[in-house]
Order: sequence, then C-alpha cells, then structure tokens
Amino acid sequence: MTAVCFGLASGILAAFIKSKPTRRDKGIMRYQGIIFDLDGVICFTDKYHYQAWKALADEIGVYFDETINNRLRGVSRMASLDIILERSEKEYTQEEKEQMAAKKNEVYRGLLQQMSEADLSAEVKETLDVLRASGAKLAIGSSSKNAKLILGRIGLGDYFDAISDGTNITHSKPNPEVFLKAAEFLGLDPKDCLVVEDALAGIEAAVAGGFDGAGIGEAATHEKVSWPIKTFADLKQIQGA
Ligand code: B16
Ligand code: MG
Repeated sequence: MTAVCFGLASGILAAFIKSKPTRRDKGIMRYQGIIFDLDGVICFTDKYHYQAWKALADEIGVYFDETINNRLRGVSRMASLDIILERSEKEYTQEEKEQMAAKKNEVYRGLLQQMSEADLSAEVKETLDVLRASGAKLAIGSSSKNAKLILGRIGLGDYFDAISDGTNITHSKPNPEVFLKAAEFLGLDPKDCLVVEDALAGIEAAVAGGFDGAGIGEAATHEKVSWPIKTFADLKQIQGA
C-alpha cells in the first residue's frame, strides 16, 4: 500500500515538473526585469563615435575606418582607444592616452548636442511602453559614461527604473558588472532578467552574469543568445506582452 501511494505521489510530481512552464515557453513566463544596452539598442550614436574617433585618428596620423569603428561597439572608451592605437607605430604613455580619450569625448559630447527626441524611434518607444505595462521593471546597462546625457537628449531622462552605466563600473563588457549592477539597482535576481544587446561582448557579459540575452544585429548570431531578434518590437512577443 505504502509502495502504491509512493508510486502515485512520485508520478503526480513527475507530471507536475514536466508540465511546469519554463521561461522559454513564449508568453507563459515573463521576465521581471529587462535591461537594455543603450547605443545600438535604444538609439544609435555610432556615427558620432566614428566622427570623434576619426578626428583624433587623423590628428595623430593613424588609419581608422568604419570597420574598425564596428569593433568599438559596447567597448569602453579606453579599450576603444587601445583598439585604434593597434595601428599606431608610436607608443603612448597612460597620461597621453587619457588626454586623447578626453579630447575625443569632448568632440563626441559636442556632436551629441545634435540628438533630439527625433532620434528615439516610435517602435522603440511603443515597445518600451508595452513592456512596462506587462509589469516588468526596465533598466539601462550601458558601457557609456555619457548614457544619462544621451537619454536626456532623446527624451528618456526619467523613463527607466534604474541606470547602470560606465560611471558605476570598473570592468566593461564582456565582464558582467554593468548588468549585475543594473539587476541589483532593480532589486532583482539575474535569472529573472533579460538583457537586450547589439554587441557580441554584451551577450558574453549577459551569459557570464547568469542572464538570458536577446540579441539584435550582430549579437543575434552569438551562439549563447537565448533570443535572436530581428526588430526591437520582437521583445513584446518574448515577454508575452
Ligand atoms: P563613452 P553601449 C558603448 O555604449 C558604445 O557602444 C561604445 O562604442 C563606447 O565606446 C562605450 O559605450 C563607451 O562610451 O565614451 O560614451 O563612455 O553600447 O554599452 O550602450
Ligand atoms: Mg551597444
């Protein structure tokens, strides 16, 4: 009798576990938090980064083109400079490099003044609103130290529940620190959050931090991406919103 009862109970338990919906069952289980990369996901500042780095590269006589600029996606300012200087014959001191990075940033911030609410697409804004209405908390996880300036320019200065950016981290992507901080600011566990990224280094960082990752553009090709997406609006389906 005991054996029969035990068998019955374990059978019911097994059936329950089997039928328990998982996060991958679209629309069944929602993410409590969604953490968005900024540049390349919410808006596009590549052309301004390019112009500012190009001005510096021309000044110091180093070859720089858009293909090299693509390698700077999601990479911190100083690490970006190191990539640009791979083509330099001259060795620079840390102090000289910091001066160069500061100069680039000044030019870049000047160019950012051209940004306005017109640089936030209707698709991104509508999708963010729908995701928020699903009950998810929304955060930014960006390597940029200019994230707040950019968010202000495109009209999202007060929109997000938390902002984790280049000003509160010591290690940049593919280190997961920026996303771990974002989850901490939201008061959520990484396993309950989705990270949305356009950079391979960003998906690497998300996976290292224990997050699911949705990849757009090049990031959709990462072998560890949970959700390869074609458009930002695809996030609504993932969230079941
Ligand atoms: P800043 P994200 C990144 O932003 C950019 O993709 C990357 O190109 C840039 O070098 C980095 O921010 C640092 O930016 O010089 O403004 O601090 O994609 O992580 O939002
Ligand atoms: Mg990016």
